[in-house]
Amino acid sequence: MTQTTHHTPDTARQADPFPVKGMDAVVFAVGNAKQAAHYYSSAFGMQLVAYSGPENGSRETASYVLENGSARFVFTSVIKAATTWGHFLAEHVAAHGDGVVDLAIEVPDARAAYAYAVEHGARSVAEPYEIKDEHGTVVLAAIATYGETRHTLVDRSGYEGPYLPGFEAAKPIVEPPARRTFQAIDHCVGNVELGRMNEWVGFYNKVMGFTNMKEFVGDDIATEYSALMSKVVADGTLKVKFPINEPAIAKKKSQIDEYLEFYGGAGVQHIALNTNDIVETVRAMRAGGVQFLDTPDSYYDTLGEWVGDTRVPIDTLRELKILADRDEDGYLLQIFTKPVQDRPTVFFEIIERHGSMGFGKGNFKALFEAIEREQEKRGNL
Ligand code: TYF
Ligand code: FE
Repeated sequence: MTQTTHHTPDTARQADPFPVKGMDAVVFAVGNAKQAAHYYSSAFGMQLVAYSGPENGSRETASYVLENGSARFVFTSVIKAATTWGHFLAEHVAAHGDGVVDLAIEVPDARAAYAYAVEHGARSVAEPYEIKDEHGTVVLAAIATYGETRHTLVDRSGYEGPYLPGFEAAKPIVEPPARRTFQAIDHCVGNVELGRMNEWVGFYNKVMGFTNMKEFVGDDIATEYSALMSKVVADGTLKVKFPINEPAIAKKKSQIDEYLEFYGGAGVQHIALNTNDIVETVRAMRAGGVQFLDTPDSYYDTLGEWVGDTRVPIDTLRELKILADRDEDGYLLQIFTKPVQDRPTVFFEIIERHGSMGFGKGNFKALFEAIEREQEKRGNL
């Protein structure tokens, strides 16, 4: 219980060996990107902004770029595999189901970031290269992380197009919601194999100079109720935050084991999205058919005693099954979707932060019990 590091002073930030601007995109390989783009538009309130497919010269894959504020998701499916990339994507979907292939990070200098990462032990996936069109030039490089996931390093400072060369601008698929449902990616969580959490935390420490945040789930909590261990790494500005989970040997089968079994190895477990009005966001997403984890009434019966005043009355939290947590810096409100595909793998979190930079530690018991109720329904507990 000794890991810390939070707000890096400006002087240290200038010396950051691996400066990042933020998450560039979460890239999903899916069986049917056309339908995924519709779901994330109609149910998540995102907007289609760019497209690449056979109509504009991409014979092998179709890709839909959706945005909400600074959050960008790309959904790619294979039409007819022809190159290594097409075969990789097709095999990724066959092995893992719909899932995340790339947590792309925007950096000020992709060549420098790549060089630093590889010098510090990263496995190269793509050496730096440039792609251009009439909107400018993008510099890209990629390194491998856990499972078959990668981090593409993107310098788009010389580019004005809607996403990347090869993509054309596109219009929203459905009428955008009156209110934005979320506006940024808060954190991206990886599940790794038993005993490998510290190795991957060390990877981000060395390869990206990321430091450990203070919130983590250790042995003590794991054996009591969570069946997982977790640590969080982040860049010095806290724009990119990557919690890493591993299964723990507990009384029940770990939710992380369930993920690893059905995903076919390590991979991205959940993406958390920032909202400034979680009540309206959850109402809109529920109306769009998104399913959230249930929380028992007993959670709300005692919530007021420890969480103190929040922007949202407890009755509204209870109605929508939103969780709340408080720490020395402030509070947060959060809720988790059920898995968004038939495999019990990837899900989403919606989070509204008021000072707290934690991850909802006070909710872990209620949350993990809710996840276990779902595991039980699936026959995986
Ligand atoms: O990102 C986090 O750490 C929180 C807590 O299966 C969490 O959202 C951790 C593991 C998990 C679900 C949520
Ligand atoms: Fe989370």
